Amino acid sequence: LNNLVETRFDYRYPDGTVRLRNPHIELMDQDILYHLALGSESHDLVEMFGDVKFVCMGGTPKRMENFAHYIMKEIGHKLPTGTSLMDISQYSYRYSMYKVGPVLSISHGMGVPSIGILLHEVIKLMYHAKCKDPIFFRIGTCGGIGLEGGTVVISDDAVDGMLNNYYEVPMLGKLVRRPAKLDKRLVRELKALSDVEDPYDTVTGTTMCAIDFYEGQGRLDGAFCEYSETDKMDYLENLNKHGVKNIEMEVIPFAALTHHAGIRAAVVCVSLLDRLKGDQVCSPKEVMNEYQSRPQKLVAKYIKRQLQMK
Ligand code: R2B
Ligand code: URA
Repeated sequence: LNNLVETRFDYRYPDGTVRLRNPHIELMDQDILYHLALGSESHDLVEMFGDVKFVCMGGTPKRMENFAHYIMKEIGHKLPTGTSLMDISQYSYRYSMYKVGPVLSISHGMGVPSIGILLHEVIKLMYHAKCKDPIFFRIGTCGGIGLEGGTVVISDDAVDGMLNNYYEVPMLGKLVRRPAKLDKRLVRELKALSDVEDPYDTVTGTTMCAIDFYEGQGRLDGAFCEYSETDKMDYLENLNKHGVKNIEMEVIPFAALTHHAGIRAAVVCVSLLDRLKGDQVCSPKEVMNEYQSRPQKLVAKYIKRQLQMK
């Protein structure tokens, strides 16, 4: 049986390029990455994206535009004179994508289906563009469990609302499960880059992926709520007991699909509030913006180090 257990690296070619676990794609005349407004025939994807090493995703278009500007400054990337940063996927009206040298900065929207669709297309983009050993990051927000607002959480495991650690998708009337695994080495490398001088903590732990912001996260402030505050606290305490440090809405497909593709990936989120203390997100905008820069700083530091090592 052991022979059947393939490691993630089996799914990449020896030169590090991404191999697709889909025999149909190479038989197609062209592959349209519909939600990115790109195509394998309409665009020279190798020319446009062949040098990509880091794919950073986060929920909102604005945050990812900001990240693109920030990473440009951090890695000292210069755009060709007379050009400015453009949203490559603007005409999809779905996701936004910016390219800064070896870094892609892409918005993924909210929740499992949204990031799932994007991952299919970005993984295919890596394949068409022949990108070598790309690393994927999700830089996001979350609710912390017993963690002060502003705490940064690097996910080392992913579970769903039932504490299952797999991504389950109905396919052709059957439920298919894929393990939601994150790269432990990448977790350690990121943790090691966190600064003890930072006025906030950076921790590692299990991240729960909810399919809803309100009832799916045990909130009492949705349009509906048919459980008590005690029920909510029991649930959150139980999550805490199982090592769950934070709750967000994308980690399961992110971990499962990158793992399935043999792509190293990490999730770094900032907690907007401590869910043991409340449900409403009520920090002022400036505080929230500063919080959201924290995962970006850590990932930028990682990228910078990697580029300097070459
Ligand atoms: C964190 O924040 C969003 C919900 O407000 C969701 O995309 C997530 O994972
Ligand atoms: N995102 C979530 O999914 N939950 C929170 O509590 C905060 C941000």
